[in-house]
Amino acid sequence: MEYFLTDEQKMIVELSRKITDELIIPERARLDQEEIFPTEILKKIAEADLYGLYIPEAYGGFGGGVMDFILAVEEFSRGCIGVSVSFAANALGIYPVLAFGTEEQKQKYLPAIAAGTKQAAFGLTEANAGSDAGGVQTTAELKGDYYILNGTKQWITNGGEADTYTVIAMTDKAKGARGASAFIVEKGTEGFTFGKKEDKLGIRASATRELVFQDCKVPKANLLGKEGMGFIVAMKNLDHSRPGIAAQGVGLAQGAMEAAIKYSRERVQFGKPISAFQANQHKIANMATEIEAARCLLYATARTIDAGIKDFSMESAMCKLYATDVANKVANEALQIFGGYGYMREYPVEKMFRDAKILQIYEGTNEIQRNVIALDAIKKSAKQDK
Ligand code: COS
Repeated sequence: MEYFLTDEQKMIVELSRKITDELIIPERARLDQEEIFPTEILKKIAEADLYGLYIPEAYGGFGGGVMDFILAVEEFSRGCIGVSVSFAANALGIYPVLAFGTEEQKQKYLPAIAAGTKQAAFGLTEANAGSDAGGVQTTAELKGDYYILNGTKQWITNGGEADTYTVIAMTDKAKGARGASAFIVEKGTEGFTFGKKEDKLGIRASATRELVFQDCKVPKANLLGKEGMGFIVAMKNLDHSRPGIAAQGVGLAQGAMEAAIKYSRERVQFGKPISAFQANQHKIANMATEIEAARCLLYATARTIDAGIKDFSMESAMCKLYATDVANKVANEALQIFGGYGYMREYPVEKMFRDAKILQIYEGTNEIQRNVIALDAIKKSAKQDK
């Protein structure tokens, strides 16, 4: 398929592909098995100037948009989504500053993320606030020049590894979702600690930890936007970042399919390579078609966002939903083509199969994506009737 990428975008793909082939693929099994955070690979990504793809030039970035960013994420994900999510979580962590920060906050926090010398993370989820993002219990009480944060955030990607956190906390519990506010919290702030690293089914190279706030003193100047805007900041952030999860899905699926096709050409049974059997050919046909459909939806969504269209919740949810369902289907079929070998750690599809599952869960379960899409469609229909 011709996607009419610009010369710069072709360069992003080429650079990211090189990093994936030379650094991520050779290391992915070790990072997964030993649960090693990919610090060295992230440094190389930073050296290749890929951290600031979506950050304006004025803050040391490349000045691109979602399209530029997802091209890199897709390529890294072909190798390992444990690595690509560690890279992509920076965008989730820092976008609230980019979209809602004051000039001073932008000057202070964006350049280090653009350079990749600091990492970012986003703290929304809690034990009792998962799909129900409005149910956040962490509180932020204004006392003099500081907000005092108390509460625990759960399953935070890049938790402990990141330096800059955007955190959603309640400044007025009585107001529900409208009583939430967003804050920038720096690692090392008094009263801010981390839980142990979670032991996960997949994406084991990535770091997932609790963020613990105990009378944590956050300067008043670190409030993002206004008090009461926290839920909107979180929703806008998720709308903006869900294409990144779709890109992880497309990349993972591409990697799984490529591995399965190669294996099917090499594996001989009944005197023929198994690629000669129609049962496997049909699997390959379905994989190739669905991956391309997911990629089309992803690129169209990214371009819609970059074109400045204001409301893209539905498009964003659609590409996240479709691409991550495809990733799970493709990882499953690819493993089936590998047969018994696919179930063994020796081959990469075993890890891809484990990794793929989280894509249907994080940044909003696929059930939540369906809710977002359906409600949008129903709202549009009601509007047409008026
Ligand atoms: N953009 C802007 N505003 C939004 C919005 C969006 N995408 N989604 C909701 N809002 C606004 C609504 O318009 C509403 O505003 P008003 O109070 O002015 O009417 C307000 O936010 C509350 O919206 P709603 O009633 O729809 O909120 P719900 O509590 O029903 O939650 C869902 C909506 C389920 C979509 C939300 O909680 C969600 O996305 N959950 C998943 C969270 C998630 O992805 N977690 C994973 C985090 S991993 S980092």
